[in-house]
Amino acid sequence: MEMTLRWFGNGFDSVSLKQIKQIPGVTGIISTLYDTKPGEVWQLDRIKKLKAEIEAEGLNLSGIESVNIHDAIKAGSKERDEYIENYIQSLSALGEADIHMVCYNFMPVFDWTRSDLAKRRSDGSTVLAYNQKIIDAIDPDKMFSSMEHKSNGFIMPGWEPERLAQIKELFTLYAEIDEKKLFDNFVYFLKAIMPICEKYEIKMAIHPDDPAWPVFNLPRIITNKEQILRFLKAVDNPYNGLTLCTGSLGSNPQNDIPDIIRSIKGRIHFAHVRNLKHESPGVFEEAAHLSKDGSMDMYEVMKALYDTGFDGPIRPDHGRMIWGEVAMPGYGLYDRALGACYLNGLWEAITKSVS
Ligand code: CS2
Ligand code: MN
Repeated sequence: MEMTLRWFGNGFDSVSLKQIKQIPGVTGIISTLYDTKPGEVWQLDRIKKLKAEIEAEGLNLSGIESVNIHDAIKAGSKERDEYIENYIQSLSALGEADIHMVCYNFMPVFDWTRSDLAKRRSDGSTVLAYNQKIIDAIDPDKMFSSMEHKSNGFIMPGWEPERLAQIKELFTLYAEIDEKKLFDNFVYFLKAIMPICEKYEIKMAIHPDDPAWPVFNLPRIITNKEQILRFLKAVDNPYNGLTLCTGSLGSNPQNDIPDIIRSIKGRIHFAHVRNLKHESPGVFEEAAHLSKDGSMDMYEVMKALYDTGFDGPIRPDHGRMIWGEVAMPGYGLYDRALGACYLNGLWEAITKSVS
């Protein structure tokens, strides 16, 4: 595996490549063209510029997170083929730039959802948290104002004011879309992009839905082992794979993550490893990476990745906000650096105890 950190790019991220370079054991960067909108074609010169910037600091561009998918593709509306064609062009530009892993998601309207972006823990750190009751009380029409006071000035992806201005149309677009239709639209998309992925050897790694159940009555399809096996089988191509995100799948304590890892050997192309603390059904908060701090056994997760020969990029995903840092929720430097060191430590111990 290769330890990486997500970086949103110059001008968007409070963390610099120089800082990341100083985290022991982190050699890769997962990045994106942060200002491209879903549906827009990625330009080769911009990708090359991003890559050169990262390589100039002695780091690799190990993959892209995310190339976002336009709602027309997810909803299967009449312009979807046009947008799929744009997506194929973006993939081909990434292939030309020698990039071989792309993370994306297939969640309607929103990306990950939390009810609090800065919940204070007893140690004074703040974390992202979820409480189903609070989410249920949010009126989708008034989402922005209902989140504002909790977000520390930051907003969740998909919750940008310009997007929320169209929230009614977005919900209308999905009015007829149930889980089955969404799944069919997903398979349609996968089948269309596989030839370009084969041509450039690009591993597609879908990110699980977060949380792992429907929110705001919108369907969600990448939520558990059964659904994961189902989409891998529907398009049984090695380039069709998963981003194993422990924080997202782990939002449902029924998901046995080491078992999921062992069941889909060879189809995990990217890993996000972080811990959660469950309070009660539908109520959880993000924790430090350490097993003891949350509800998940990080050793078992890393061991399953090791045993199945995982060799893709891995990243600590979200961290807590600690030591007075001000950054995008989940994406500060300090706690993610601690997470990367911890995961590297587990990996070293596993490797040595096995050999
Ligand atoms: C990420 C997701 O910040 C996060 O929780 O894991 O936003 C992820 O980048 C997207 O869902 C992938 O498209
Ligand atoms: Mn994730």
